[in-house]
Amino acid sequence: MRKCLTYVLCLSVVTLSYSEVQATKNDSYFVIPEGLKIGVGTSSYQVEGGWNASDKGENVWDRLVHSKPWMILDETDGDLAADSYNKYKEDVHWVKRMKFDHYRISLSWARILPTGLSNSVSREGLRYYHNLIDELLANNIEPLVTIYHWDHPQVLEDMGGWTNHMMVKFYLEYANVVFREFGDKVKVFTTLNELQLFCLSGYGIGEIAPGKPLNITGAYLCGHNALKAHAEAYHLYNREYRSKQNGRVGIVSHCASYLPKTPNDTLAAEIAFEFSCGWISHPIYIGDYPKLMKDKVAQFSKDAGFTESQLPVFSPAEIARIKGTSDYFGMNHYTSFLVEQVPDSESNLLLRDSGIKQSYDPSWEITGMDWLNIVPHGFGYMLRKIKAKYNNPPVYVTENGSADNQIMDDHQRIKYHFLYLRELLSAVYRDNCNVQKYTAWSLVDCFEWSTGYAAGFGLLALNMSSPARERIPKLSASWFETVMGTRKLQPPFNSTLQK
Ligand code: GBH
Repeated sequence: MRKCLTYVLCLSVVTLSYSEVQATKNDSYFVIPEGLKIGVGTSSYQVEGGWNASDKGENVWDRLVHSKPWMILDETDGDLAADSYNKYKEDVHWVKRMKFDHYRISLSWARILPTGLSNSVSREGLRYYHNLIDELLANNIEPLVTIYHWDHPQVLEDMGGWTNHMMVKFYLEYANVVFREFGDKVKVFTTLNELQLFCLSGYGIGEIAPGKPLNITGAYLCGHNALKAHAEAYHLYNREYRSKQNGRVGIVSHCASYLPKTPNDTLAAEIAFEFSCGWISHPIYIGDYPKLMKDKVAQFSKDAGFTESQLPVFSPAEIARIKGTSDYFGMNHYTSFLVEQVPDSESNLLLRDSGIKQSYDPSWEITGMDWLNIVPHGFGYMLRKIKAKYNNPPVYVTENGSADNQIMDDHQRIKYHFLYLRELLSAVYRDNCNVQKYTAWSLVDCFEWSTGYAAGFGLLALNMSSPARERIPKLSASWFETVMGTRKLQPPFNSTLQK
């Protein structure tokens, strides 16, 4: 991980040119339009703590951090995390204080269904989420609820987890409980967060829970089952709940931008898109896996000595069943990469076996995580690509944010959000992209999966040395408060004035 060596170094890279700041004054493009809601997010395992509160079951992250602590950079865990299990009112207070429109949360499967299955539903688990959702509604903050953000019950993993096709049924039972219990109050559900990540990283490479290095066979099997689970949950909502609850259900895709390294690399950019974002968006918006992906994986499988493509095949009925199962395009976007085609794939997380090599433009500014560069034009590129490819669907940006290493005067984060939101507003005003929600990641520094607490995305810091886990606003919290208070994108604070 590339870390800021000193405070000074970090602050020295955040200057914006005079003209960049001046351009914001009196510019109607900076007004946040009526139809664009702005919020902030977290996820259950990353903030809740309460890992064994009441009758909660063990999940795959509990198991990973307790049995293989070395898999986390700083050997920490989410046992207490931000203690949002007890401090949710404080979280809501801050969301309110920054005047955000919505708060994106996720639900812990094992907290709601301790056995993993719906034979026993935890009253305490339900109560926690009812309290949190009620607190949001009482404060006029819209809850966006992700049903699954990577923390499924360990007992289901013991049966193969997402590599077992029965997971479709297990997930459906869980989703049914969620719709039934919370659908009166929650009008936006996300079925799965970043299938690409939990499948590739959890079942392909094995560096996040459940930590199974099953190569492409496991990763694509996971994706196949997870796509079906998503679609079944969508159909369940249509069948049983939509007419009464009238909400929206979708899936969240991880869509980093892959920009051609040279003008000759446009095919590389297309392949990289289809292997990452397109892996789940194509089946949902167009039908079946992208052709480029099917062809490449088939070829790779053959070359590697497999008798069949390691990308499973959907039947025509399954293709039809999955197509159209999203009421909005959920997108997590952080950064961009340059791509080029190489003879042999230099494997990396998102582009396994695509024959694509990714790199960074040396002029891009780095943040507190080595993969995360500030490339705002890449965000506009992605928004326009989604519009063009999938017929301008309503887009909910469900995560966007920048990492730091315990920096309270986070000028760089302010700059990041300023530049990315400016790009988003251009995509809306100039290019007519149908972006309806933007969600900053994250409300508070939290357990960053295999990075532990070594880097944070929070607008609020956490006092990690105190069991009370006090929230301490970073500078970006007051910047967002100003933006939301005026409903207009504001230039970054001048660092010298903040001293
Ligand atoms: C999000 O995923 C998660 O949804 C969220 O829970 C998490 O807190 C947030 O990221 C911040 O980490 O160049 O090959 O090394 C984004 C997952 C994982 C995407 C690391 C980019 C590096 C790709 N990211 N990955 S590589």
